[in-house]
Amino acid sequence: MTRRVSLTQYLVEQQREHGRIPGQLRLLIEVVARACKRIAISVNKGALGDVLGSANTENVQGEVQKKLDIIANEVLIEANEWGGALAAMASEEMDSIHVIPNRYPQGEYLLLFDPLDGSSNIDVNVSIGTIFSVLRKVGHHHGVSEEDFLQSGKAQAAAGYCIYGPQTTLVLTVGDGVAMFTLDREQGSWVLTGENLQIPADTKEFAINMSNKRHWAAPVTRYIDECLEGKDGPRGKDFNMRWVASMVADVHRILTRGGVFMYPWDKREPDKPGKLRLMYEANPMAFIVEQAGGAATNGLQRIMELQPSKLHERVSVVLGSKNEVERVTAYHRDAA
Ligand code: AHM
Ligand code: MG
Repeated sequence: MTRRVSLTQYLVEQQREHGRIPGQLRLLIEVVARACKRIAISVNKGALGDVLGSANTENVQGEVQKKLDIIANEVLIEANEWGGALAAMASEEMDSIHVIPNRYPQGEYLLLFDPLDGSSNIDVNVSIGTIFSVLRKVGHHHGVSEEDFLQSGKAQAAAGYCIYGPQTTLVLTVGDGVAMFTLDREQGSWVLTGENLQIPADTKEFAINMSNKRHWAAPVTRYIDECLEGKDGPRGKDFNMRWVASMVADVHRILTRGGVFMYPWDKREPDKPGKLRLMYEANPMAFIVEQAGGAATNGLQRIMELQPSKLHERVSVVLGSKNEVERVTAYHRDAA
């Protein structure tokens, strides 16, 4: 019989063998994973659970919230408040940080999340996900503020995402490679289904929202035009295109078979560095992708080296197969 390894067992063994996962961090990851199971149940119920459609509210970035955005956010807050591992949480769906209430013990970690990524896909029954990032509260000062969260992606102690698709899958890194767990619904448990995931360095697949082409900067247009020229162009090979419009799903495909994902700066909102959020989307995905041998930049710099100046900061994103990311980045550097 093949050995069935649960998330708990995986984490305990990692802790024993590599000493990488302190007890508090293990507890925190397990609680996040449990919350994702609850979110998966709501996602699956769909119309039967009255979870589809808009909540008719706006988040801090001025985006209309879906009912599931709010449900997922509440599930994550409620699940993570009492465990004792956290000092505070921050979410794409909340204006400011959520400090652990006094009635619970405070821990040394900070949790950041995009509770429901790919919101535009909720109502159309396409894969969506939850993305999370874990930081350590640095220093021994009393209390916790937004400042404590403003650490570069390099400081992440763990990052992961859960994808609610045909299968519910959790992908996790604690800085020692990337592991994947599939939810066994009958048993209600996460089962290890992939270890040391590796993104091939080369690819023939790109992911970008082509409808924004007329708004792109020159290096992005140059790269995509070359891909589109296929065998007859400078790349000498045909490329395929995929765009799910759920970052979790696009990144999951890249982890599985390679590819390059881009959400670049564009002229629609020239003052914003990009659409995606550094702390809830780009940093955790960059950590996972790098741990799987891929690369992640904002076109010029490694995403994980960017120093955030505010919680809801946005960023331009190029990530995935290493050689392609390096090429896109080189085109940006040439242009600069
Ligand atoms: P969300 O967190 O509000 O769902 O927004 C992020 C999503 C990403 O998952 C995805 O890559 C992108 O927005 C899609 O944007 P667009 O609809 O502009 O193609
Ligand atoms: Mg998102």
